Amino acid sequence: MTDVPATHPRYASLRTRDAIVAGVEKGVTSIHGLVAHGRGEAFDYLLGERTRDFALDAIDAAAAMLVAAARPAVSVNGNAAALVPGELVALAAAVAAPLEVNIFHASKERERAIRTHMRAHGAPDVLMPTAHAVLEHIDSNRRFVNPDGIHAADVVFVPLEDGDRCLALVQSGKHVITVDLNPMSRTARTATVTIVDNVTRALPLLLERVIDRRDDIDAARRLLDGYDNERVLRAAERAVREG
Ligand code: PTJ
Repeated sequence: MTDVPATHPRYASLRTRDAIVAGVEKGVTSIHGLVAHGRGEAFDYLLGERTRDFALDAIDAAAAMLVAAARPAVSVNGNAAALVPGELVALAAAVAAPLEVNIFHASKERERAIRTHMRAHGAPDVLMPTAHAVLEHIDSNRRFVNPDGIHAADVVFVPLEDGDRCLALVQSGKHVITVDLNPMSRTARTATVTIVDNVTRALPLLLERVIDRRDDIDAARRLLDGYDNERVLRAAERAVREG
């Protein structure tokens, strides 16, 4: 781990880099995950590396959607597992959702490493992809899902990925919540709720909102009726372009 003094102006960003590098070293994160992370960093830089109002609106809608869901599921890939493992475990527990490993860059070994890593962060159970349940409308490795998790879910939380599965999930009639620093990505544009923020900042806030909202499902449904993801994306894109 890099010896970064806490006073360094880029402290948070450098520690997050360390977490991704550690993920690669542990066999949890794909080497491609480093490239994806760099792209995220560039967008985060333009957004001022802080959670903006449009992200807070989306976080609130995501919390409402998760608490109002009949069968939510939380998908975990190599980058999310490296950056926010404990937060994903806590979120899944807060909404009684299964955690399911689902990765793009196919590797049985890495799937197992992610499961071990999530267990080490407190996950009681982690679902794995199977050949018995396959998503339609998609050809990549992400089509292999678990019959008790993503396959059966009405709402799927898919932080940080590229767009092929997000579209397939939406085409399968599911609601998708994503976290993506790029408001112009296919995932951002296709998801039902798009949180344009760093997953490291968004997850703790999302967990707080879920805990606040979970006792009032009617209020959560009312909020969702008025939620406009297009407006959130427009505001996020404006913020990126204005730098
Ligand atoms: O573990 P795997 O095999 O499933 O692979 C995971 C990655 C992320 C490598 C894979 O899904 C991929 O290649 O994704 P993309 O197409 O690079 O898209 C990743 C998106 O996440 C980009 O739009 C980035 O801007 C965004 N992103 C990167 N880091 C963060 C982020 N969004 C939020 N928080 C971040 N820390």
